[in-house]
Amino acid sequence: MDLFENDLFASQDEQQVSIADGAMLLRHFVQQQKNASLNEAVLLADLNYILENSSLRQMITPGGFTMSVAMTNCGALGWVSDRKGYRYTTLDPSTGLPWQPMPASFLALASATAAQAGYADFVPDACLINQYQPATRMSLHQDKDEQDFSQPIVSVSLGVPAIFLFGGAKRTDVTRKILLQHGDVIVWGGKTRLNYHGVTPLKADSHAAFGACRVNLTFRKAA
Ligand SMILES: O=C(O)CCC(=O)C(=O)O
Ligand SMILES: [Mn+2]
Repeated sequence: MDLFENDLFASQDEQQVSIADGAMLLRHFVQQQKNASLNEAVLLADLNYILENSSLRQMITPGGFTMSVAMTNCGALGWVSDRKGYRYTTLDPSTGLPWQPMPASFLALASATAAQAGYADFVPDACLINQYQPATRMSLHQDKDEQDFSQPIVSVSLGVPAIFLFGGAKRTDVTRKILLQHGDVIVWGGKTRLNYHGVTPLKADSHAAFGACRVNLTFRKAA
């Protein structure tokens, strides 16, 4: 895998990898969950229900660009972007109705992974669902629309693998390339809570349950 030859993590087989002080990669975490209320099949069924009952849409940035990633949300709050800016809303702007409730399996996954990474009692109120088609990317950014930066971010990767870029506190800081595969979870917080991060253009690939797509679940405590 020469693409990842400069990546500290690519050649390692560890399930749990410390990326930085405060940031951790939990490989294949989803597949390892075998509880009745939290396992891969339940999680994917819950995700399907949300996607069937809300619409993925490409949001507009405040600068007027159309984001390439298609998004929706579940939970009490949903992240949205439009010409007015980035913010959290209680209602889905496309329907005027509340976002779908956060499924118990999602909450359990977010809390368990945060705890494993050292963040006890994480209870997210927002889950952003990002759908990447081939060639879709997310440019470097900070997650800073939340009120309490002592709460971490839990980011779950499903479907086609992607390369995640994890940088530092400044946009110009060096970024690490981290291969994220189906079932992997990255948790970051503490000193890294406002680190820049992004996703490189999704390569053509196929996954049994997700086809050519990658789906990312980003859990945050927004309020
Ligand atoms: O898709 C990912 O892995 C990252 C998503 C992300 O950073 C975001 O939605 O803010
Ligand atoms: Mn982000």
